[in-house]
Amino acid sequence: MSQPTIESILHEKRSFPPSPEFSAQARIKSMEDYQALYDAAAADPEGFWGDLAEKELEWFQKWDKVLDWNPPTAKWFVGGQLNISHNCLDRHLGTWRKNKAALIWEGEPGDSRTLTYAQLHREVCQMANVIKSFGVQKGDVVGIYMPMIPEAAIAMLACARIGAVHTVVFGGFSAEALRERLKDASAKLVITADGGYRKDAVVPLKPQVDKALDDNAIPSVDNVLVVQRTGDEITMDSGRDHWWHELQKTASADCPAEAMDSEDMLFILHTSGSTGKPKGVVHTTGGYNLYTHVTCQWTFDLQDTDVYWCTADVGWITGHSYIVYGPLSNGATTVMYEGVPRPSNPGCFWDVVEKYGVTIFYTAPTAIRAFMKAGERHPKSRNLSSLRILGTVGEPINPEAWVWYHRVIGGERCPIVDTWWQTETGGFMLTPLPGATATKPGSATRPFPGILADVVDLEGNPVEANQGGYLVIKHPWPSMMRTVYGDFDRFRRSYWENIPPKDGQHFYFAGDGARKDEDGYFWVMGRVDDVISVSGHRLGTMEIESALVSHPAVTEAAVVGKPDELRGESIVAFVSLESEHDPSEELAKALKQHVVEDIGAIARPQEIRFTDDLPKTRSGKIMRRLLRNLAAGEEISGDTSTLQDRSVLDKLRGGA
Ligand code: 6R9
Repeated sequence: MSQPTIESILHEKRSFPPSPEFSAQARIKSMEDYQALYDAAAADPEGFWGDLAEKELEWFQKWDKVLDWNPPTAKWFVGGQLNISHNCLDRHLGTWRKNKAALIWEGEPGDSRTLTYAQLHREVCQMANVIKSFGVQKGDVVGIYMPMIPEAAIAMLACARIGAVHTVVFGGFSAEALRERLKDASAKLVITADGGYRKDAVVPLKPQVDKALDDNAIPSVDNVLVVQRTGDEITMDSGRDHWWHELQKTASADCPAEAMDSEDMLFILHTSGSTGKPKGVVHTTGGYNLYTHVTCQWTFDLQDTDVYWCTADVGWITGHSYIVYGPLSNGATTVMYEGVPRPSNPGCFWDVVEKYGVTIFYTAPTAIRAFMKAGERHPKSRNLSSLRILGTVGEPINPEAWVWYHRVIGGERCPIVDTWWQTETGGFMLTPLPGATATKPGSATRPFPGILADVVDLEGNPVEANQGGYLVIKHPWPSMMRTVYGDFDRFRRSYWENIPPKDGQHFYFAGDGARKDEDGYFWVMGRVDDVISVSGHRLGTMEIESALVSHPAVTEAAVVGKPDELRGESIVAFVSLESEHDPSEELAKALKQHVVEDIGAIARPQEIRFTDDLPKTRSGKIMRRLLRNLAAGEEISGDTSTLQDRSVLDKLRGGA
């Protein structure tokens, strides 16, 4: 091996094939079906995507060429024209779906709303006209800073309808983080709400917008559109701020969808690098529409009777692709929930499943671990029999959490789709197809048809089975990011140059380590920035953490390397316990021993630190680089604006 790779030490052997009954009713029913699609796409990607684009979407004008690949610039459906809001709304109006529920919304305080396709279309058109009335034109950028209410999706679709580029900023971000993102995108208009509900409290939003725009900090913004949600008193600047409910009264519901070029920008979504300013990931119209549509349909085996619920926030790519665009483009019913599980009702998610008869439930490992900690009695006391598919995204899922999810939430009958993808990829890259793929706990299984994924060393050579390496994509796909907004060079450097092109082959690498097993299944091992180097062995975080989580006392674990003169690095594990266990010297010893027995002496943590909570991003990913600083006794460095709860760091600093 010419270049350092990553060692794999965990070997999960359990396998869960779909039941014959499930497969029989599924869109894609067997591995033979999958393989046929995969092979067809690999042999002729343009034919494959071109056929799907023709069959699955409506175009105002057909493309001249499916793909123009000038690495790292890909253009898809060149010369084609369409509008994603038309594909998500208008085209369903001429069918029976006109009066089907498009969006079912449940507010945290218990209020709710259902919008049919016709109703959603009407409100989107009205908001689009209001946005236009502020002078926003095709190509202008609109910032969206909203709670999880229907108007968040309405605002996105309204922008798309008139060709304005949306940039959604998660409603939990601070005024500074909001300012930085709006400024980077040169937003002209901001759409927000007075506030929203989260964890039994009102989260004020408009005051944050005021702060972000203070002292004319972003000269490009000249209007703010405010949705009334909480009714709390806020300051309205008469020259700049406008109430949506007032303007809606007189807004026309007639707003034709603008014909957009396939490659016209659809949105910018910022993703935080560990250092430097956030990257504005740019997605365009045609390829994104097609890819999110097809992945949503096949991976969730969408049927017209489904009630589909993705628990993400629209502020993340998961919310963009799989709450709004993917499901609506398919004419599905998508559920949107305003809140999060909270002390006053740890079972609130299961209430929503029961109330609406949710059939497909898609969430993140961090939430699953929190459900485990809260206890089985919450899901057990609700009727979850409507569920037929479960999904997970955001981090590698520890096998024990997977098995719990399968047993307790899925009643051992629901296939679990573990979807590996990124803001940058726009849609699923590695994922099971639920009627076809036998799943293995902790593996995102196989590439979606059309995705040429591989695990390679730093020179681009494929590594052997079960050897860890760098997860790459070797062929462009329709929803790949097109650039970092305003910084093409950063795009090229960040994703296309880590593994230099070889013999005309370009490698997209976005930072994850992985291994492929003897069945060709991919196991994502975590970010390569987090790899720990012990006595010359390079170890991924996921495997050691999964060994810890497989101990009955542990709910969640994060491991980091700490500089060590002898070994290069030693392993420090931050561990949170099930409620019935208390920290002790004996338990720390037992956990170290458990890791040694499970995966070997090389992974033995030198130090165990017990903690109630781990520092996470607001989308629930563990921020190991902060833990690395703590373990080394250093000051916290780098960007912390995406941190969910600052007090976690203070507690970790004070304790341990
Ligand atoms: C969709 C989303 C992307 C990073 C990605 C990887 C991690 C996401 C995962 C997963 C293992 C999965 N990740 N899904 N790791 N298994 N199923 O999360 O986008 O916020 O951009 O994060 O998340 O490390 O590189 P984003």
